This record gives sequence, structure tokens and C-alpha cells, in this order.
Amino acid sequence: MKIAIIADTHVGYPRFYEDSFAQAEAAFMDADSKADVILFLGDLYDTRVPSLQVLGRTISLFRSLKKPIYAIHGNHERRAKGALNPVALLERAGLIRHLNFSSDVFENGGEKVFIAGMGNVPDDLAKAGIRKLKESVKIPEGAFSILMLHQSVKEFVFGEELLELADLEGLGYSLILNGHIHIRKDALEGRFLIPGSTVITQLTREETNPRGYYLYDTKEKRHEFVEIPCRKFIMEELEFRDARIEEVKEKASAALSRIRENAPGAIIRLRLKGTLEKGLRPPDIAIPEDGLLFIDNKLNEHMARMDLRAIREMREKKLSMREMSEARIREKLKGKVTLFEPSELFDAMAAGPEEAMGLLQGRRGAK
Ligand SMILES: [Mn+2]
Repeated sequence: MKIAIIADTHVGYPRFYEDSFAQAEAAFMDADSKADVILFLGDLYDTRVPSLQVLGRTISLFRSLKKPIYAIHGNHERRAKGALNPVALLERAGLIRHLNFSSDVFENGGEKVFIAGMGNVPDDLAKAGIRKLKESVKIPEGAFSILMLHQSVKEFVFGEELLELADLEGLGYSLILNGHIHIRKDALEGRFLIPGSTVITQLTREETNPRGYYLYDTKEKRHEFVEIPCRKFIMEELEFRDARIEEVKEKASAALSRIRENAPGAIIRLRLKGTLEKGLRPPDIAIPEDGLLFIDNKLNEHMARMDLRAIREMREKKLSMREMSEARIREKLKGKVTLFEPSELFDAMAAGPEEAMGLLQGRRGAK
């Protein structure tokens, strides 16, 4: 049996609205032609209550597919107890099977697979969720069994109280599938699979990799990644040193034309790093963004960091600005013979550069 595994299509995602549909449609239609059954791992929609426009388009898509679909809901679709979520709504319409702390047996050509699902629960309740799942779903003996989840997993996401692979491995499923994490992964020698999202959402370096879905073969116990046509996403960095505004603008526009020529229509994230000429601030560099161009202005970032560090240090030591400055001056003057006290220099500097210079040149009291 061939099983298609799709996750996180986020249809209706505002930033890349059309892409979210085109790429979801591409994944489902391709899966429909290659697999016997389609498993969907949550976040079909980007919102809990999608617009009628968005619902309508997915209904048309699912009506056009021939293979059965099993789905769970993701965190983007989770609603309060008793409120109907959009994935459950599709089940009411007879278009998919929605599994939530429940299971089913799918049969094809004499081969049976057991499929269980747990819709997303908040991270802090995930372990309790797994305990509840163990009680409500019993895996039949000898069956090839699949669990569908939409959770953060410690090995791939930062956070506390998250599920760990070890928690899941011991549940006894032949195959565990997880959505939620938008980057494709596999673990436990191919027994734990995350297909990743079909649409770009976070604009991270990892998202520059191809998008698609997994196709699992139950005979060979192997998965393969099937790439779908997807808008390209390109990330580039430009480094500057004491740059003028024109220099930054010229280099950025040259880089953009080169990228656009090689990959027309790509989403581009351009990061500007390094330093600007004295007197310039990052906001002085204004490169217009559009729906496909994102400028990440990190110019002079280390300076901002230095300022931040000084402020933080000051707060930690609970020193006043005056004490802080005096302490710094004292440190600088360590071992040097001076005719003035650090506090005097601070006062002079506070009064103005003339006064400070006067003090340093020994014109004490010369006003
Ligand atoms: Mn998601």
C-alpha cells in the first residue's frame, strides 16, 4: 500500500495567499495520483474560522480527489470544546475522515492498516493527551499501525514540557507522523516522519529547501520525498563596511536583479549586514519591499548590541548613569597619574567638550 503524507498547507495564509492554494492543490492532486490513501497532519487552514471563499476552494479540491483522506486538526484549527473546527466540518460534509483520539482501519486490496489520530493539544497538555490517547485507542495486535500527530517535539523545537521521541517510540505504532513543524524531518530510522509545510511561512534559511510530501510504501517500509512545484525562496546576505547610502543601495539592487534573473517570481529575503559610514543609521537605508521582497536590515547591529549590553550591565549593577560613567572612567584611568578625580572628569564631560578638554589639558578651573 502507498500512503501519502501531507501537512501544514495553511490555505488562506495571508502573506502568500495564492501560493498557499496552488501548492496545497499540487500536493493533494499529485498524492491522489500516486497513493492509495492520503493522511493529512493538521493546519489545512491558516485560521480557526476560514472565510467561505477559502472553505469553498478546499471543498472543490476535495470533491475532485478520488482517494480517501484521513485528517487531524492542527493548532491553527483548534477551537474550544463543543465548537466545530473546520477539519471536523469537512468530515460532516463527507469529504474526509477526521480523527481525534479515535482510529479507523483502512483496507486496500486485502491489505489493512490501522490509523489513529490525535488533533493538536496545547504543549503543556501534550503528555496528558498522549496518556488519554493510550486509553481511548487500542492498537490491534499484528496490525501495521499509524499515529497522526500535530505537536511540538523536543528534538526539533525549543521549549519546555514538550513531547520527546522517546515518549512516542514506546507507544507501539509502526509509523508515527507529525505535522506542526514546517521543516521536513525524519527520525527513528524512518519510523517518525515530518513532511514539513507546503507553503513558506517563516522565511528561515531551512525553508529555502524544496516543499512537498512523503510517500510511504508499507511493503518496503520506506518513505520517499515527493517535491511539488513551489515558488522559490532565496535568502542572501550582503556585508558592508563603513558604507555610504548609495553603496548599499547599488549593491542591493545589483544583487536583486541577479537573483530575479535566475529565479523569476522568487520570494527573496535580503539581509544587510556590517557597518555604515559614521553618522548614518540603519533607517537611513530605505529599500522598498514588496509582497515578494523582504529586507532584513541588520546594519550597525553590533553597535546596537553594544549599547544594549551597556544598558543591561547598568541595570544589573543597579548603578545610576553617573556611577556607571564614573566607574568606566576610573577603569580607563587605572594606573595613570592624573590631576583630577574621575567624578571631576564626569562633571566636566557633562558640562561639555570644552570643559572636558580643559580639564584633560590641566586648565583646571579655567572658565
Ligand atoms: Mn502549522
